[in-house]
Amino acid sequence: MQNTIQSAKMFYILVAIVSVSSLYFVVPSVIVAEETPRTFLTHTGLSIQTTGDVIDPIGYDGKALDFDPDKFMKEFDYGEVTVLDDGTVLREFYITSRDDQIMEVSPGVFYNVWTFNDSVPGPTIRATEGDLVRIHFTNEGSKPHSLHFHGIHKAEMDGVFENVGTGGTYTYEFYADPVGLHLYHCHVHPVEEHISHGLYGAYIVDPKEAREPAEEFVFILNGLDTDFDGENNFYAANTIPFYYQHHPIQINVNQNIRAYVVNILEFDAVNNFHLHGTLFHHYPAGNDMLTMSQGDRQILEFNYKYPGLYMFHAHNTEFSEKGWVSTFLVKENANDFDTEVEYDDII
Ligand SMILES: [Cu+2]
Repeated sequence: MQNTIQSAKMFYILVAIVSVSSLYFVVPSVIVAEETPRTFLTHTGLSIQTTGDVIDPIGYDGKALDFDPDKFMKEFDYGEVTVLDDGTVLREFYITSRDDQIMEVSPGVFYNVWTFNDSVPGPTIRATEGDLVRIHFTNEGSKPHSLHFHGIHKAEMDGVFENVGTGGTYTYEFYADPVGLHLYHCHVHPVEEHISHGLYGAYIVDPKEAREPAEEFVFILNGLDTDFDGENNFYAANTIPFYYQHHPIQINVNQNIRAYVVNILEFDAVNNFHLHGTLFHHYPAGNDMLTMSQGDRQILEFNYKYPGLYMFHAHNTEFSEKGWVSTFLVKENANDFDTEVEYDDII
């Protein structure tokens, strides 16, 4: 008798479990506590799902930024040119940062972009070796921002320790040096946030003797974390996913193409550029980066042109902001080393 009652109990418990579980198939939203993914169409016509904070274009009353990857990849900002008394070419650029704008990065997907000159990426700055580059920077954003240029320049032009607050301005000035392809980006903490929202661009220094004529394109390899979970939802060359798949870049047979490729991807440690159907010649673009896997070794030699405090760190922002960040304090007089430098003294 006891056994029969127990078996009946077990049976009813089993029925109850099965009944509740089967609700999953009838009304899954009741059972699944997490947010329901929303579906968006990409340029391919494929659907992408995200549970994140995608800004509703109907609810947003501002105007979405226009961005044309075809125009961007061929657009070079040479600045306003004047020739100084000593013959030096001065190039002046005007760059404004903002962090309140919206861009439709894929049909139906609106993203809060942080911009240099209303664009992600920012303008491609271009000068010739030895030119004096002067950048009038204005921060119209709600957060502090800066311009950190790669290349050779004085410590106070590095945009690392001099954050520019809301409404603030800063004039960066340096000689275009060395020849190659560099980049610039905001270096305000948390750098990951400022870069992943779009505050970066390319900086080209041409050799005095011009390179061979070629059709030139800029490709900034980037990603978009549209649901703010620290992982990219979209990857692209020049911001818009799949864009050049659906808008092939038209070139001729035997036409010489020169691609300026910059990887500024956040959250992922590595990115690639792989070309089909032909091979490319590869030119060093100015060495200030090494990407290494565990066990790799490299010997580097360098010196500094100007005194000051300079960072060296992983350009994987996560590593940098979790501790792999260091500095050189470069002095005028090699005999004048302090045995101990207080952090507050040098910032
Ligand atoms: Cu910033």
